[in-house]
Amino acid sequence: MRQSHQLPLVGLLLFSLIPSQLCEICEVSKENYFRLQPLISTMISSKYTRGIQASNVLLSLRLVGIQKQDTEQRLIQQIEENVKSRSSDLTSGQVALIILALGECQNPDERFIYDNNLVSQLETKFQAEVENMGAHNCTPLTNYYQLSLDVLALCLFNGNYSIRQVAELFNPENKNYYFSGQFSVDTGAMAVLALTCVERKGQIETDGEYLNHIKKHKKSLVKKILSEKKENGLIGNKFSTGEAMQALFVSSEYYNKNEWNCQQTLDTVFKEISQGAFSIPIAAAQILPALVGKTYLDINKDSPCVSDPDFNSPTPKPTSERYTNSPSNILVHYSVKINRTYSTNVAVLNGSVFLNVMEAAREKNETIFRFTVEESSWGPYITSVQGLKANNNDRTYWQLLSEGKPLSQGVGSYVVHDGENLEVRWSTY
Ligand code: B12
Ligand SMILES: *[C@@H]1O[C@H](CO)[C@@H](O)[C@H](O)[C@H]1NC(C)=O
Ligand SMILES: *[C@@H]1O[C@H](CO)[C@@H](O)[C@H](O)[C@H]1NC(C)=O
Ligand SMILES: *[C@@H]1O[C@H](CO)[C@@H](O)[C@H](O)[C@H]1NC(C)=O
Ligand SMILES: *[C@@H]1O[C@H](CO)[C@@H](O)[C@H](O)[C@H]1NC(C)=O
Repeated sequence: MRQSHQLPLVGLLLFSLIPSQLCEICEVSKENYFRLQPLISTMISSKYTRGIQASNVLLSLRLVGIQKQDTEQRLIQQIEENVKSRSSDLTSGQVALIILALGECQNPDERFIYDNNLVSQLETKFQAEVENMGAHNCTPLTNYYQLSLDVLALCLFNGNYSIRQVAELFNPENKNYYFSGQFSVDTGAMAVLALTCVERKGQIETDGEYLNHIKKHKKSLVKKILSEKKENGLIGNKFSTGEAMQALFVSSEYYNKNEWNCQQTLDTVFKEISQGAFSIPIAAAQILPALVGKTYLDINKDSPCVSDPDFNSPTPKPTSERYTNSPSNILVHYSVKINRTYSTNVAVLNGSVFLNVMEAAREKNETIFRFTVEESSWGPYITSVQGLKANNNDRTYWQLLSEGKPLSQGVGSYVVHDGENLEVRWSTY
């Protein structure tokens, strides 16, 4: 059931015209490219100790046409080392991102994908996700954001998948689109991109029935995404907006012009950029493509890599540290909530992040406030507190809150304030 993608020439021509006709894209004008500079600086001046972060960044740079030899080489090296040292530990979505990043446009490193059989590894890992759903009450090994990345990469890189299975899995009512009852815009957006790829490659004669299901799913997902649009134009939150924009770009036939003011979204994102909102590389990498009108469906292994001269002129200045000299201490309240609540007050330096608070509390009482973290593409992720470990099959995790409200940043990024009430809560999603 390999997906055939040999359309006649005329079909190919039409195929390449359709997207540009249907898509309602409000990209930034060239004169305004300087407003993207903080994102680019963040992406190229970072150290990259983590392979997955590196694939996100490489993909984004290539997609928008930023060619920086030294940065690219560093990223590629990081990704390849990551594959070599822990290929069997990589999750399905991590493998998918690596394929997308190394395989975007014709470049010498795409060989690495084929030398290491990454596409067939991905097929296997994708099926393992689906098998886990069978065994654990419809919960995949990872999550639907990653299953969407998997389908997208398999679709773009001629991997094997079944349209019928995709049509079944990506039903919008599936619980995996939701975390604690809240629709995940990131997840829905990635699913729309994956479904669009599958839809464009499908053949009416053989897949007609499933293609209709997929269209319906897309329509409903687009509706859910739009219903998460905020007054200021952000969709979900600032970190999901870029991928939501991509999803809307490729599905303009599913909503009316008056349902989304793209320019307003763009303006709000620029404001956020100027306030330093996307200060970690992966956040910058995920927002950037949409701002220049690109989507992950523009990833094309067969077209030459391009360099956009408008991006590759000025040398970026290093990102300034915002909290360098803040010698004074601040006092915060910190609790761990499981079935009961364990609390303490700790003093930390002004400018500290959530993680510093947890460390200070642990100094006070190791038994109650001990915890473990794992490095991930978004920074340190809390995996256990008091020895109690988060578990994907049970959908449990350690939720971060301030004043009882969930935070939209992790412990490594969220800067705490004097007098604040912080909490880590044992939760299910
Ligand atoms: C799935 C998911 C989750 C799942 C993760 C478990 C699972 N079943 O996979 C759950 C629901 C538990 C979760 C929790 C949180 N998440 Co989350 N999550 C995602 C999502 C949708 C996909 C991640 C993914 O698989 N990426 C692809 C793979 C290939 O990359 P990866 O690095 O290997 O993925 C791992 C990490 O991303 C990690 N992870 C997931 N969320 C977060 C958040 C932070 C801060 C860190 C450090 C790691 C992390 O879990 C992934 C699977 O192991 C992203 C959306 C996005 N745009 O990335 C949001 C996202 C990364 N999460 C986010 C947030 C804020 C959180 C929480 C801090 C929310 C909270 N208030 O508690 C917590 C993490 C708390 C902690 N313990 O440290 C934000 C991060 C924004 C930022 N600037 O830091 C994102 C971007 C969503 C958003 N738009 O706001 N998340
Ligand atoms: C492709 O996948 C389908 C269903 O997922 C499976 O039945 C088929 O055997 C696979 N073919 C190959 C060549 O792997
Ligand atoms: C919390 O309390 C409930 C009911 O008493 C119990 O079943 C559960 O195991 C407890 N959870 C934890 C993590 O201690
Ligand atoms: C902490 O630092 C910020 C800016 O660096 C400053 O505005 C604030 O007043 C400081 N707070 C305390 C309690 O020192
Ligand atoms: C830590 O807290 C536990 C439970 O409240 C207590 O029994 C223990 O003595 C405390 N340890 C320290 C070092 O304070």
